Amino acid sequence: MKSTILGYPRIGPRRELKRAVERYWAGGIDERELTATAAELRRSCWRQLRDAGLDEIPSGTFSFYDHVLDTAVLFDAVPERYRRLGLGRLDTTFAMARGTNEVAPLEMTKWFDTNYHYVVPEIGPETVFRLAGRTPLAEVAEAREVGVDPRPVLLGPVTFLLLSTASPGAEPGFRPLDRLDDLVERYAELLGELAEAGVGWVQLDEPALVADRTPEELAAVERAYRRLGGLATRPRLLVATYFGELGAALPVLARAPIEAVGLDLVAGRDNLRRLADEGGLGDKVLVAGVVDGRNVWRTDLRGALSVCVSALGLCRELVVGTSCSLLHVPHDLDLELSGEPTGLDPSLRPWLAFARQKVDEVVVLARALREGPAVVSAQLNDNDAALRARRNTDWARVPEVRRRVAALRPEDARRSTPREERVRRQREVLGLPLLPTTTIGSFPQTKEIRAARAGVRSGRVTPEEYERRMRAEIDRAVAVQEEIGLDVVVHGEPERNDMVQYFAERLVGFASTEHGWVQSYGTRCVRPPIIYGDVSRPEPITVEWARYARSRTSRPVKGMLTGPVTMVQWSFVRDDQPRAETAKQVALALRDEVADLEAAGIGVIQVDEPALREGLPPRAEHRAEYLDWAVTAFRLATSGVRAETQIHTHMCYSEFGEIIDAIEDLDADVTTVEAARSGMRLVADLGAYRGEIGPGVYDIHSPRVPSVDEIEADLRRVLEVVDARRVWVNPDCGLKTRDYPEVTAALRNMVAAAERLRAEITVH
Ligand code: THG
Ligand code: ZN
Repeated sequence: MKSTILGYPRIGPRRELKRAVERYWAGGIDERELTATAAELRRSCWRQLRDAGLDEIPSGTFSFYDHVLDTAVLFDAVPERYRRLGLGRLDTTFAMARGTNEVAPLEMTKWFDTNYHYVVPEIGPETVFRLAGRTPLAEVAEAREVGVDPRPVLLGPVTFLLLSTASPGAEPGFRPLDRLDDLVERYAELLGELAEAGVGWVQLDEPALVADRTPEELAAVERAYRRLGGLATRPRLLVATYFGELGAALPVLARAPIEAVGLDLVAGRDNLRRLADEGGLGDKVLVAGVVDGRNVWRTDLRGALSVCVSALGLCRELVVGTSCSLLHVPHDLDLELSGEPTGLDPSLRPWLAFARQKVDEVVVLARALREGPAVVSAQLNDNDAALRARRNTDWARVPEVRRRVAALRPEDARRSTPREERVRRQREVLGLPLLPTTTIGSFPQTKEIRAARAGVRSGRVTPEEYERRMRAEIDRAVAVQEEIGLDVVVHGEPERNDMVQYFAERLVGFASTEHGWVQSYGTRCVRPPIIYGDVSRPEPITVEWARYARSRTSRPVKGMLTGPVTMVQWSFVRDDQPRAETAKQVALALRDEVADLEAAGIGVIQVDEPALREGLPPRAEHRAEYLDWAVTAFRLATSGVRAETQIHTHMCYSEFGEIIDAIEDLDADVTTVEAARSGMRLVADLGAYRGEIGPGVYDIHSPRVPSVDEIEADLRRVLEVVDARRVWVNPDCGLKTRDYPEVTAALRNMVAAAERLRAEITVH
């Protein structure tokens, strides 16, 4: 009985990779220096895992940007427009991820129900799969230099193709999965080379198997693994699944000619029961994912042990593992020094485990299984004590909050005036033109803003001085918007580091970390807060900033809040009560903030829910329950206002159609959504939508400034399906990652496009 993990964070404990890659992009270091930094990070990771006593150590979990993108590049699935740039391998990869002046980037979307984004490969009938590099082999050699004989991890061929999109030229009806057989031959070739290099095990990740799959897709899984399993020379194969329960794919994997299956026993609690019903894994190894790779709580070691023990009879051998890659949790709890004022509350430390600590947990569990619990009794007892203390603590419980939630009535989640009536009254008080223009909320986070924030944290900048500088930033953002002619103005959010973290730092029940970074996309990271207790709002959070912005312009100012679903989804949530309960508590705190903004004269209030779609469970059978609590939480937060107060919401993703009913159900007056990066594909779904809608007309993820013509063309497509009186004009998302010259140019073009169209539209 051994220990393993499915993957490890790759950004470096102090975000070394982020810094190196960004320096490379800025021309500060060359490719040699960048690859040297990356190699050193990989080596130190392997040494750490080795020294922790981890039995089976993965390789290939590193990436400069994204592992799905790397898989595409590895198999040469590089669309011609990037190939034509004539760049080297690394720069081609970055061009696909970020675009260049000549070409737009590939789409990016959420990795299952996580806050990690992957780059969506484009696959067509024309794609020629070819083993275009030997990165997996090179990393094996590298790991061996530090005394680790690793298990290379590859994204499995079925998941890779299911996550890909059809290339623009493909005929209708073509699906990337149609190319499975060709791709599998290249995997076969790679497995052959790995075997020749003496690699004993390879891990193929197939998380797509935890979603609902058609019989045809299951047949594809069967075919792929029959082919790979049937190879004469190959390493042993572990097919790792995670993020939920394997449905009909479970028997398919159980009978496939592979040597091991990884099951998520945290998000997929039912997996073991199903496995028992199916008669077990026979002579296969089970990698039992009992240590949660998605959350930061210390594992209940005795509970996990008993899960493992109950699984022993269902397989030939059991390996203790994490539920998924540790990519989704921060590196190391030990970096949270108790002395840092802004860091983690020390009383929470004994309850927590980050990636490094989770490695220790799988090691202890494997030892307990192998040699008996007595050999690790010290660790088990320490674990018992920590869990007991967490259960019995009273400072995480707030009776008033519980009483308030218990007293909620259905009408608390309902606006008192129907939408049509609200539209009329809002039109009257706001006086907006047709096709009103606005932005999503954040303006560029300039060097000066970052310096001021760092300064106030370290004490070099006084709070008064900080406030003065933030006001100056608001002045700047408001002036730019007035000058460009945007109709609904925002304050620009200079005072916010991150839309979730900012509120978390000001709400009771949330804890923040100093170094708890998790990769979000490419070099961009977030520090998810930790919800450890009942949530409440000790005092107004955003009201003074909004009031200040309002004093600087005669145009309507939009107040900006992060919605309850997103606060929950982008935090590490408590595991001792349902998410729905936590979301209600957050919603009530935000409801008070909404009321205070309204009282301060802010007539437009945006409550962002970019994570609404992402939280959708992979299996259809769990979706209604999720959407029910998610929609209720949003409505609780927003339905306390007068009819004249216009509620906006914003979400960033492209599969709008999938949850259009839930979005309608939010009953927001205006919804702005991401659209440009997916080629305005959502336009097809808009016809059915009843509220006012602002499909983002320019892609803020790329530095490219869209032309007036481009924006106009996108808007025309929207106007073909939506009545002009319901259309808003806005970018895709917040502008915080861009700089002022880009933003100014792009917004100017956006307003010009809106003006052109206004001039020709007559509304009856
Ligand atoms: N906040 C959180 N999660 C998110 C987003 C967010 N998930 C989805 C989407 N937005 C991801 N986008 C980003 C965009 C920018 C950054 C992170 C995620 C970003 N991060 C800074 C960095 O990595 O340099 C650090 C920010 C900080 O100092 O706190 O720019 O907006 N939670
Ligand atoms: Zn967005």
